[in-house]
Amino acid sequence: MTVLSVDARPYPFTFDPATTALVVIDMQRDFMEPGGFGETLGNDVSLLRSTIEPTAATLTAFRAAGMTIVHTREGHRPDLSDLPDAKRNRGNPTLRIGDEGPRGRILVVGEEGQDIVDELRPLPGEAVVDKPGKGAFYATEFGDLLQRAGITSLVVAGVTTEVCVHTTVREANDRGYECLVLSDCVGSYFPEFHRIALEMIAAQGGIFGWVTPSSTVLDALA
Ligand code: C5J
Repeated sequence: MTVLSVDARPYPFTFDPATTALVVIDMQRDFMEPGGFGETLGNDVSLLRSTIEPTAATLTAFRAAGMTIVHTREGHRPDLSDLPDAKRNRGNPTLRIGDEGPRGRILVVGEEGQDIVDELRPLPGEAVVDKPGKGAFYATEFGDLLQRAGITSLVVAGVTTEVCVHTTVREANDRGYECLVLSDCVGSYFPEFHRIALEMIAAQGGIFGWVTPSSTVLDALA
């Protein structure tokens, strides 16, 4: 396949499918469904549901094009040795990370709640990176995995826009990756944060990357 170009903010985004990965960030029950980490922090998790359908369609298109796909999951080891006190104690949640919730221990790797929602379940062979931080590069194999696959551009979906999506895009930008964020495939518990977070990515000539709806990428890959 040749190099493709899609309409985006602040200007068209050009990518070679052979060196571009779809990164689906933290589409986990703990953030998207009742009884998980997101809800224990007082959030309305239903606000994230609109991201599922366009992300599923984007996964289908990337799979059909034979492109690299990486899923991430925020989570901690069962012994919580990778969970700083500062993170466990932050805020006033009804349940803390590591506590037993209705879908298993909150944000602990291997628990039902920490896994990806059924609609976006990874296929065998797709990489799944567990990350203890908000960014996908910190204390994970994500960077090595991208390098080994020869990836230079990232198309980004996931939750939440202003937390793990933003942190990962900033980390990726600093490492030289070109990042395109799909505006309808990312979501937040705070609509105003979502809007502003997308503005921040594309502002100043694309200070962290590009933003476009998923339809532009799906049209280009069709
Ligand atoms: C948060 C995330 N919001 N995946 N995690 O704590 O954005």
